[in-house]
Amino acid sequence: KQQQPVVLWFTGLSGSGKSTIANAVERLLLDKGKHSYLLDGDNVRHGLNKDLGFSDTDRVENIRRIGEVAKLFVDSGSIVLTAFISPFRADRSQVRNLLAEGQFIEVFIDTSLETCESRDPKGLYKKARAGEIKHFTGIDSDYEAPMAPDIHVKTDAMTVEQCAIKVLEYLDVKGYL
Ligand code: GGZ
Repeated sequence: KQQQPVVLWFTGLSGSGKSTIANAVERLLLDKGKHSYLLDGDNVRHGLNKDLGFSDTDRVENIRRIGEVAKLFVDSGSIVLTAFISPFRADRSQVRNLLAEGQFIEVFIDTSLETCESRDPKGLYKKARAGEIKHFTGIDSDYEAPMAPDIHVKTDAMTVEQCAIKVLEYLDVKGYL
C-alpha cells in the first residue's frame, strides 16, 4: 500500500521537544522504509523566513508561509513534519483549512513551561526573564494550546522514543502508512 501524504504539525513551547521528537519520528518512519521531510527553524527561519522576527505579525506570516510550503510537499506525495511553536490557534487552523481533509495532523507536544524553562538549552528563557529578549513565548507572548489536538503527547513521564512511537501508532492505526 502507498503511503498517504500528510502534514504532521508539531506545536508546543520553546524547549518542549518538538524538533527532538519530530526527528525521532522521522527515524522511525525511515526504519519502515517511509521517507519524510522535516521543516524546522534551522531550514526555514534561516532561509525562506529570515526576514521575519517574533512579533505577532511576523509569527503569523512565518506560519502562513510554512503552511504553504508544507502543502507543496504534500502535493508532491510527501509525509511532512513541521516543528514550530505556532502559538496561535487561528494560524494552525488556517493551515488545516489549506489542506484536504485528513492531511493535517496536529501534534501537541505538551511540556509544562516549568520543564521547558528548567531545560533552557540556549539560555533563552533566562534572557527573556531578564528582559533581554522581548515577546518570548510563555513569558511575555501568548501560547494558545490546542483544544482538540489529533495527537496529544504529554512528555513529562515519557521518553523521546515513547513519544515518537505514539505518533507512529496514530499514523499506523489511521492508515497513513
Ligand atoms: C519564542 C524564540 C524567540 C521568541 C527566538 N519567542 O528553542 P528554540 O529557540 O530553538 O526555538 C525557538 C524558536 C521559535 O521559532 P518558531 O519559528 O518556532 O516560532 S513561531 O512559530 O512562534 O513563529 C527559540 C527561538 O526561535 N526564539 N526568539 N521571542 N522563541
